[in-house]
Amino acid sequence: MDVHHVGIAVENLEAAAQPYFSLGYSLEAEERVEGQGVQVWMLTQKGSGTRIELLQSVREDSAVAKFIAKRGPGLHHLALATADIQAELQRLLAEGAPLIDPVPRPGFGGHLVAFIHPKWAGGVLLELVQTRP
Ligand code: CMX
Repeated sequence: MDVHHVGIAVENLEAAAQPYFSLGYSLEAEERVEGQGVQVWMLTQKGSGTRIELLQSVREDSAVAKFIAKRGPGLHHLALATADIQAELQRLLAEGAPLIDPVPRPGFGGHLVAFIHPKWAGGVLLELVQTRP
């Protein structure tokens, strides 16, 4: 699976984006993902498929707010692209993977997404992103 994006928990989108702007990234899209309680900036670099997703909490009880309260801002998750998220989740469920979202939910850009608990992948929160419509 290709890396779809890297998610970073931030306290302030504008301030957090500056180092990436300085390194050649620009703002591709902005969206409020209500179900996750976050405002998202997706940063990309011209000519490369690399995406960096900055996540600012807009709700006190959001996963990102809890993460920052406990660990401070920083790397939050690694997102991997799949063409068929349902099939992937069924396969992982059969393997006993600790799925946070056994049923995919809408994420940034209207993509279907599903998270897997960090205890499964050595402390890394994984997100599957379905890339086909
Ligand atoms: N990466 C790695 N570890 C993490 C983590 C993260 N992003 N978030 C929490 N943890 C750690 C906790 O610190 C805790 O560690 P310890 O056991 O050592 O204390 C451990 O995971 C287990 O935590 P938990 O008590 O099971 O659950 P939490 O209430 O801390 O929630 C998690 C953690 C991953 C289940 C929750 O954040 C979640 O459901 N995440 C999925 C949704 C999400 O992250 N949304 C934000 C992104 C939205 C987007 O990209 O659009």
